[in-house]
Amino acid sequence: MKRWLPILLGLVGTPVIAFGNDWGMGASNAKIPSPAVFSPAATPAHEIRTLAYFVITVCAVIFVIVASLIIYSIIRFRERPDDKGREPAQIYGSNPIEFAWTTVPVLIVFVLILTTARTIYSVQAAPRPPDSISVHVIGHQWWWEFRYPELGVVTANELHVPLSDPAHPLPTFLDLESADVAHSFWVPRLAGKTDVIPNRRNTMWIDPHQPGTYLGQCAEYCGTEHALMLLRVIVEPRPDFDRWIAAQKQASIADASVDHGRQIFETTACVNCHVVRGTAAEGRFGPDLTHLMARETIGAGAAMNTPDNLKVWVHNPSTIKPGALMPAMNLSEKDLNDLVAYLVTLR
Ligand code: HEC
Ligand SMILES: [Cu+2]
Repeated sequence: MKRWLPILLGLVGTPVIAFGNDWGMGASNAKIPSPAVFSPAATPAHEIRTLAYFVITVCAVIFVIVASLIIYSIIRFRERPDDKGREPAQIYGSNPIEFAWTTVPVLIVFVLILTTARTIYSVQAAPRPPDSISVHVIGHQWWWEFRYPELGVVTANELHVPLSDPAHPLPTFLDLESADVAHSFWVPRLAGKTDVIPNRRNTMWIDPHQPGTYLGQCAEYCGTEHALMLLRVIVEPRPDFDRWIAAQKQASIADASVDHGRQIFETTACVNCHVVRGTAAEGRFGPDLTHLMARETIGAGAAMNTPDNLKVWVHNPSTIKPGALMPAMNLSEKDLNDLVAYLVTLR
């Protein structure tokens, strides 16, 4: 499907996903299938598509009937030269007609309510198998934090989950909470939207049937950078997922050649907002940077994760993401280069 088509249909409204930006997102996103609700890749999204087709069919039939009747009436009962001043016959209080156009719509609406309720129930009531992966999703202005409580991993913006074989389902259950305002977690090809609300824990699950990368975004207006609160779900076969987990569990490795950069990192405010496990950086306000380079993007899908973009970002995040809640750090050119050289070792 052409990438702009979903935008026109209002299915995914983020221009950066469709058209890219100056920070390399266009080429990367173009390789990923369009995040359209009509190409589901997990059970909840399948159920939603089935329901959507049913509702669209019912509405289309109603539309065709009503539109044909209107067109027929316009032609059949149009004003003719010989009926000047004459009104058509007026019919009042026909019980059968009144009865028909009350009950039929009520019945149609009732059928739509029941099928919708059935779909919602069958998705929400799905049991949580004991071996399912569980991820704690925390919405922040304007990025996503992903914690795997049972696996001891914390990452941001790019959620890794194992492939689920329909014969042996391995779903991932997400518990969603917000650190600030209301957000909404939406990966159209995997599941419906789930609101992410402060002081409330919502739950959803996904069981992706195809490996690959899935684009998603925050779907509840949450402030200046709402449109750049994107996310990716990376679905990989279990062995690859396990390898990713094992790598993420490691603390950062101290690389002596970038000592100066590490010192700058550890002695500036970075440590108040970021975690790099294995160092003194224990801030929780921003994304965990322990394995920064394992991510393809920075700034929640705002820029590709390249050394050049990292430099622009650390120099002044607002160049890439105006209003981002990370201050410009005003480092000298040399310090900035050394710091980025250090960041690039966080694999
Ligand atoms: C006041 C808190 C704060 C300080 C200080 C801070 N950051 Fe950040 N940082 C953030 C926030 C918040 C984000 C997420 C911004 C977004 O995506 O909207 C972020 C994002 C980043 C990212 C992108 C991470 C990703 O995966 O998207 C990098 C890299 C980064 N910061 C490095 C640094 C470095 C290096 C320093 C010190 C020179 C620093 N930060 C100082 C809050 C801070
Ligand atoms: Cu949001």
